[in-house]
Amino acid sequence: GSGKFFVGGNWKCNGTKESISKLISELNSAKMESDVDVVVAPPYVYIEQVRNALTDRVEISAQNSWVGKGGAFTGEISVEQLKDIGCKWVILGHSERRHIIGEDNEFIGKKSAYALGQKLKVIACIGEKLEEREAGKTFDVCFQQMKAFADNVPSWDDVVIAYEPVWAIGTGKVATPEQAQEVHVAVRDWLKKNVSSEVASKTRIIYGGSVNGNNCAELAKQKDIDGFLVGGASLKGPEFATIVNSVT
Ligand code: G2H
Repeated sequence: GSGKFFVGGNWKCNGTKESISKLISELNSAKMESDVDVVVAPPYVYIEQVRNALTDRVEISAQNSWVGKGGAFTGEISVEQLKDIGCKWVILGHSERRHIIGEDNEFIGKKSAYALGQKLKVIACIGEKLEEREAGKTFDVCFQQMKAFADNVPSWDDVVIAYEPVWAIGTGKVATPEQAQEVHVAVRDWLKKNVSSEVASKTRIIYGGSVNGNNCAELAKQKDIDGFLVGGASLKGPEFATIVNSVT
């Protein structure tokens, strides 16, 4: 793999003060290998609770950010505000925002440019839908999504790419290690051809989509899988720690 193993927990729109307090205690007492970057992304309203109680060993990510400077944008949260409350990362281009909320490549690209310009690091998500995979368009879709990021990324130092096939998200249908590896290699090759060999070899490409404590070890063995973005299984502290510790 490339760089340090990276495991992110995407809590999505889940939790209460009480359940999150329990999850924080579980994470604080879990043993996590030191050579892994660990990040969790709570819902906005719980970020301060998490930052105040969670060990500094784990960095905080937001699940989204506004596309520019704050102001008269009802319901939005700015990059500056996220940094103000202790976020180091933001997840952009997650398939739920692409396909349920309707964000497109152009908007996601602009968000990435703004976040990175303000020194908020980006977990840049890509991935094809089932019908796209079945139509043989997996690489086309992923490369178009990659291009939208690449056109807007001033430096790749602050970017982690998350490959999350939409058909594997929250469905319990994990990609096989070979299916994931195949796309990770293609994305790395795309970076080599379209950005540089240096960026291709140092940028982490993590896998997301129904990763759990039972399937993480086989996936982690793949040469081009540099970590995971975990949804459902990140809501359980001990299982999330198992995934963190699947580093090889
Ligand atoms: C993919 C993943 C986390 P889950 O969305 O981003 O969620 O692990 O629940 O499939």
